Amino acid sequence: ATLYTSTRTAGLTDDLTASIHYGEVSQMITRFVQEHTYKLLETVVENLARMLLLTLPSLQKVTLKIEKPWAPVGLPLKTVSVEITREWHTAYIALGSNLGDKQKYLDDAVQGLADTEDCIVEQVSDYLVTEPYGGVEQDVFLNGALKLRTLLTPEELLDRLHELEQAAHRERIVHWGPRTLDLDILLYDQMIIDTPVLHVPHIDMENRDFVLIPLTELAPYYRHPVLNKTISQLLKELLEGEIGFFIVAAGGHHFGQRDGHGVVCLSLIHI
Ligand code: PH2
Ligand code: MG
Ligand code: MG
Repeated sequence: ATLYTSTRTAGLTDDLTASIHYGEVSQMITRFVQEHTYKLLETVVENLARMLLLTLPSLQKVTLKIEKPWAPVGLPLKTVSVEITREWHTAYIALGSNLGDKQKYLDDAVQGLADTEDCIVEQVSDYLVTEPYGGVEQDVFLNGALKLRTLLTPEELLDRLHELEQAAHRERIVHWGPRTLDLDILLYDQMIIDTPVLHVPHIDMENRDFVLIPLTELAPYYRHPVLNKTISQLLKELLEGEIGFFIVAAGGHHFGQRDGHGVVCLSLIHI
């Protein structure tokens, strides 16, 4: 096992509690393999990595290698082995609702992610009421964003978000139409993903104030890996382009105004 954690504090203070006790980890690994039975080496290391990452809060990443001294391959062989690396990822999720009890749908989604074993909700933005974007005549939205620490892959996270949308009785009738709950992956580490079912960073996020305003609250200096600009830069450029002006009040309060319809957003953000 190779454990990745910051040893700096322990290194400066000589205090073991600031690091990870490798004696305890050895005991945890031994107990785990004694108490579990799997057919595959893959399953042993997958579950072991997960247990270690969930149990040791300061463990960011782990590499595990399991070696078997014999395998029935019918050829001369010293060992077979499986080696994996698993780690915590940071994802930012957009929340949206414009049907029914919007606030409850967003709150339930946050709780649903908090109750997901391989996810830790680290921060939730303020919710804001926004005008519908994209040309479909519909009710105003309640939008927000959250920061997630997760062991799930982007595809697994997307599946989980779809489950939560289903639990909110989301119906896909009109494209971009009214929805009880919409959960989108905005960012996943610095990863760029383009498959038929998943685009990360989220397509068109740079043009959506209802995404950039809550995201600026959580991650103003996070750099968009394709556009190579920070979130607060993107928001600043969007507000300048869209309304021709923006007001910066004392203490980082910003008022965004769109289409002369009055103030649609008010948030504590730093740009
Ligand atoms: N989501 C859309 C389309 N338009 N407009 C607002 N204000 N908020 C949204 O979350 C939103 C939208 C497609 O997902
Ligand atoms: Mg969506
Ligand atoms: Mg969406």
